[in-house]
Amino acid sequence: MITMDDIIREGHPTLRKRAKELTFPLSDDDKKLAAQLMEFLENSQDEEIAAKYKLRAGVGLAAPQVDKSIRMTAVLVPDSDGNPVFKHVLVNPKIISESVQKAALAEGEGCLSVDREIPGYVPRSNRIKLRWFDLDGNEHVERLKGYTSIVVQHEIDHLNGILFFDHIGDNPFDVPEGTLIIE
Ligand code: K2U
Ligand code: NI
Repeated sequence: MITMDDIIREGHPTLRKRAKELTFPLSDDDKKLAAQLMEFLENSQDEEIAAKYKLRAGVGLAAPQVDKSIRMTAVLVPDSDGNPVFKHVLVNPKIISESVQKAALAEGEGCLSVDREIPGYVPRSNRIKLRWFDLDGNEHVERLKGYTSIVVQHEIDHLNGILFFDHIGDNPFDVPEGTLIIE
């Protein structure tokens, strides 16, 4: 199972690389990694398991964060009852359109690969149209908005060597006009 020891941290060069596209059929190793990424998110959102293995809670984990520079990320966004709102391993994800309107989390963002608090709003597109492939190579297209859209954009950033604080301006709480602040 993936633990925090497997997650590389800020300063590791892999976090700043553009990850490579995957080709289908996926290798057994790629499929195993996909399962492990999602297993980490499930474990990290389970209070007992997270405490036992000292896991930081996560709603997304991208392959580059475990030093695999490939375009694959797991996303597990739960609702307030803990039921999955968006649960997918995204292969070769691509934002095919996005709203002009921005959104940012009121509490800012964190990152499993960044061991420090960096205050500030991270302006992202409030709505995106996302295309991705599942592990069998089937294409999916979905429109996402709000929190789920932000999580997916945070993860796709990891595939492009971008970290959340790259989006925080000189005035950390300045955002473009009309930005939706999500509590
Ligand atoms: O990619 C990662 O490091 C996982 C991040 C994803 C993320 C952080 C902030 C905003 C959007 C996505 C972790 O999930 S950070 C910890 C966390 C856990 C639950 C809810 C929000 C943030
Ligand atoms: Ni992150």
